[in-house]
Amino acid sequence: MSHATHFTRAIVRRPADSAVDGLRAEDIGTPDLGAMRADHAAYVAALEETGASVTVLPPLPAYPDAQFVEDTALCLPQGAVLMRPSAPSRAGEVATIEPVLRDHYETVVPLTRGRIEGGDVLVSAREVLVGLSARTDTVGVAALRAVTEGWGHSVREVRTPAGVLHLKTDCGLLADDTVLATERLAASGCFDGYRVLRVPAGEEAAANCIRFNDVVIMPAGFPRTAEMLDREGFAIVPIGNAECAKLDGGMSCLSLRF
Ligand code: CIR
Repeated sequence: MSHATHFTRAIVRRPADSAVDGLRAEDIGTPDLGAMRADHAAYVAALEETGASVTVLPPLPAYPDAQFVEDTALCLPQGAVLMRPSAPSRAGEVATIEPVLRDHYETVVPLTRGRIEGGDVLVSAREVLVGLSARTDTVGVAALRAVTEGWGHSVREVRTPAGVLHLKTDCGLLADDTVLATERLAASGCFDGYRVLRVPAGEEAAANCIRFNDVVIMPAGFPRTAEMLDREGFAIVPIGNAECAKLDGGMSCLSLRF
């Protein structure tokens, strides 16, 4: 039990009507806003069910991807770090989350160089792993390291697999020393020293789960992964993700947890 798995608070943002214009690598259909909002409500309820207090921010129509709050900041026990998203349409989201974080934290540090999005950052009990991707570069990783190492969190640079949006598109922390990962990410060796549970072939989209207090919140519709996690003793809560998946979003993207 550590800061990587146990939280008292979370911040989420309700999807705006403009979410239908959110970024996506491939167009697999227009998200159904009603279904997306119902899934979002179920997600908030799942967080609250664990005893956490959840700040639900209003929709931000000017930013179609703003419900993916995770990309704007990294929350650690000592303070919050404001990210520097690569996607031009998302850069302005950071200024909207900053005052919210200042309500919760005495220390909020903006990064001033490079590019880095929260989806590329996996916090484990022992370190912070950051995946280099089309959205996150070495300068951004170094900028983050300069802040968090002063707080006692070492930063290890790894590689997000080519063609994958974010590091956590392909993995999630299940316990202090255990990750769920796709075969392609696990094969990179970046989790050597961890216990790795591999997502069954064909269920890669199940990898983006979050351990939140005593439960693992995972996308619904991945029965073999659910069965594996159940067998391993994790209490799973499946949440519909079909609509956010059309925008390359998942369970981790939808919240800041601290
Ligand atoms: C984007 O492309 O930025 C959004 N449509 C999806 C962001 C997903 N966020 C995440 O994986 N942390």
